[in-house]
Amino acid sequence: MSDGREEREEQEQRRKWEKEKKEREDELDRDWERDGERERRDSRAVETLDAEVRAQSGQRTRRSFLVAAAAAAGGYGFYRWIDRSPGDQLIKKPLRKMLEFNAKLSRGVFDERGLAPTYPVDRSMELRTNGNYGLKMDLMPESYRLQMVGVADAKGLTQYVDDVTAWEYKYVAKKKAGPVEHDTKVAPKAAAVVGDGPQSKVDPNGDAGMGEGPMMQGGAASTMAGGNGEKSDVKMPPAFEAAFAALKKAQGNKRPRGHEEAGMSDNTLDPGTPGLLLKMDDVASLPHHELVTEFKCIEGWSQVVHWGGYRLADLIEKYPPEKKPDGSLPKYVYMETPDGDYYCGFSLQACMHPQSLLVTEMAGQPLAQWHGAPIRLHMPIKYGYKQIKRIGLIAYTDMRPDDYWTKLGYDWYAGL
Ligand SMILES: Nc1nc2c(c(=O)[nH]1)N[C@H]1C(S)=C(S)[C@@H](COP(=O)(O)O)O[C@H]1N2
Ligand SMILES: [Mo]
Repeated sequence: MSDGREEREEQEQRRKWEKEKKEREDELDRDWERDGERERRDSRAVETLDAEVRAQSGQRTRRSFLVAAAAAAGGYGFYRWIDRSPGDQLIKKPLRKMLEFNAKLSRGVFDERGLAPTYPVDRSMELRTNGNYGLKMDLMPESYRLQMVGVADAKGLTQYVDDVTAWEYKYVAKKKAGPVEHDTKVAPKAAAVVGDGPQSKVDPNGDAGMGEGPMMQGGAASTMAGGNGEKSDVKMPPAFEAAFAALKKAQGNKRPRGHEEAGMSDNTLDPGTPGLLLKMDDVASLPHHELVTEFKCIEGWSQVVHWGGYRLADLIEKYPPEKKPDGSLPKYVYMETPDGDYYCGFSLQACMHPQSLLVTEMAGQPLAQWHGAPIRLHMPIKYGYKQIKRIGLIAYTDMRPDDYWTKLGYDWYAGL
C-alpha cells in the first residue's frame, strides 16, 4: 500500500472539506444577519406605509384606499398578511413562501446538493441501535404528548395549556430480572448488569465504557430495565429523609433533568411555560410520507433506512412560530426527550427541509422504543447525533439552542 501518500491525501481532503464547511457556516451566519436586517427594514416600511394609508384614508375615496392597502400588502405587508390570515389554509402558503425564501438565502445549511440521495427500498436494512439517552425506560404510549412552545396564537387552540412542563409522562415499571424484551439481533447482555437505582455504578443500559462519543453503542438491550425512578430500600436518617422529601416536593416530585454526561440543557423550560400538548393523532393527521435515505453516524458507519412518518415542515406550517416584535421569525428550533436527558438544536431552515421527517415507522413497522418511539427525527442532511429519538418537546427560539453533543465538543451544525 502507498500508505503515506494515501494518508496525506486523505488529510488534505479532510482539511479542504473542513475549510469549506467553515466557510458555509460563516456565510450562513452572515446570511442570518442580513436576513434580520432585511426583516427589520421591511417591517419598518410596513409601519410607515400603514401609517400613510391610515392618514390618507380620511381624505381619499374608498377605492384608492384599497389600492394603497393592496400596495402595502403586496410590497411589504408580507408579515402582516400572515397576521391577518384567519385560517390554516391561508397561513400555510405565505409562511411556506417566506421560509423557502429564507432557505434560498441561506443555502449553506443544506448540503450543496439540496436533497440527500434516496434509494430503492430493497437497499434498505434494519437500522442498528446507537445511543439510549432519554430512552432508558419505556414510555407508556398513552402518556405521550408532544409539547410545542412558541407557536403563534397558541392560546386559541384546543391543545393549549398554561404549563407544558406540568405534563407527566409515564414509564413502564421495569422488572429487575427475568425475561425482558430485547432486540433479537443483540444478546441481552444488559440483563446481567441492570442497574439498581442511582447508586449503581454500572450503566443499566449495557453501554458502560463502550465509547464516549455519539458513537457509543447502546444496543437494543438499552430499552431494558433502568434504575431511574425506582425506589431504593436504603433507610435514611430521619433528618435526611425530611430534607430529601422537602427537596423532592420543591421540584414537584419530578426526576431532575439532564441525567447524562452533558448534564441539563440550557434550554430546559421553566415551570409555567405555556404551549401546546399535541396528541399522536394531531401529528398523524398530517400527510404521511416515506423516504429511503442513508443514515450516517459520525463514527463512520452508515445504513440505508426506510423511514415513514410526517414532514417536520408540515408540522411547522400547521403550528407556525410566533413572530418576533419586529415581524421576523425565530431562527431556531429546539427539541428534547421527555426527561430532558438528550436534546438537539436546529436552524428553522433545516427543519423546513423537505426530507426532515418526524419518524413513526421504520422498515414499514411501527418505530421501536429504542429507535425513539413514538416520534423520532430523521434529518438526512445531518449526522445521526442530530436525529433525536423520542421527541418530547419542539420549541421555537431565537437563540441558538443547546445541543447534547455540542456541550461535549461536537460540531453544532453536524451537516453532511
Ligand atoms: N434520545 C436520543 N436520541 C439519539 C441518541 C441518544 O442517545 N438519545 N443518539 C443519537 C446518535 S449518536 C445516533 S447515531 C442515532 C442512532 O439512532 P438509532 O439508534 O435509531 O440507530 O440516534 C441519535 N439520537
Ligand atoms: Mo451517532
